[in-house]
Amino acid sequence: MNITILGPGAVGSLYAYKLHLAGHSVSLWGRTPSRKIEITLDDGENIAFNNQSLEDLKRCDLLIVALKAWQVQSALLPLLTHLDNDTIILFLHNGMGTVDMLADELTERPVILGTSTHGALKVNTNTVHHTGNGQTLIGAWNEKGQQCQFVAEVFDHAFSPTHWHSNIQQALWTKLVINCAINPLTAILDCRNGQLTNEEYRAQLAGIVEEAVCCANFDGVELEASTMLDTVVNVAQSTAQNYSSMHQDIYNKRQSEIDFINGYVVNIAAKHKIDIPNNLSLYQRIKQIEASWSHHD
Ligand code: KPL
Repeated sequence: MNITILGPGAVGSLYAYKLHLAGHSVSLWGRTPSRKIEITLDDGENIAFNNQSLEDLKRCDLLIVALKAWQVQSALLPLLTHLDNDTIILFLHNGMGTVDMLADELTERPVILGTSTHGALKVNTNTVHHTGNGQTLIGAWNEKGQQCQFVAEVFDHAFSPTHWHSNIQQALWTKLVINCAINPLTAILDCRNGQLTNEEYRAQLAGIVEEAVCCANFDGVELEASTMLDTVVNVAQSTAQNYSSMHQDIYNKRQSEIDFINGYVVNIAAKHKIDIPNNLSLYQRIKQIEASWSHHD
């Protein structure tokens, strides 16, 4: 396939490399204006990808959006005019809500959503490490997306395991609840994911998870709070040595994805008039930290 990856960060670079190795023609669309971006995965060979090639973009069969959630709208909108109407768009990022923001522009296109549990770390501009094996789940956002199940097979061949999920909203909400619990807490406490498995955080995690699950249920997605709490603790355990993506963002004073993680849940709660004090205070605390940079730096 002809594939363009918008956002060659850690996850985007990892998929670019794997898809290239599987024989696909992969092009990148990053912020840097250089015509080529070189990427090395772990100890593999260096691969030079085209960057910002309008020609590649126009003829791509699949556009993978692997940006930070808050970058999606402004980066994707100007590219849509160059994209063929049949190009499949796959959203692959943490958080929820970006596709809803662009719904009017996307309804007529084949759109699919994905979530991944792979660990990836960009150690410098050109080198990415695959830090933890995981899986990729892909599913349809709209009617035209339903015709794109073969993309899961293409991915599975390039980067196994990848599965097609008939209810991708459930998978996305599951990941969202995990991110609601782990990401802001690790950023605020300045700790690795593993620290949250300490008993002293159990009640707080349970509160966050219960509220987020309640919002998922209001959104028509069936999740169960005690199962989700177990899942959160398991993920914190299996990624114990990792710093969460929000920890990394806050630590490096980069804008976090809070609006699309706890902020998304806060919006759903407001719509249904439910109180979610745990998520609200995490949301406000991260926003406060972000606001403090512009005031003091
Ligand atoms: O997705 C993650 C993130 O850091 O954003 C988790 C699952 C919490 C792993 O670190």
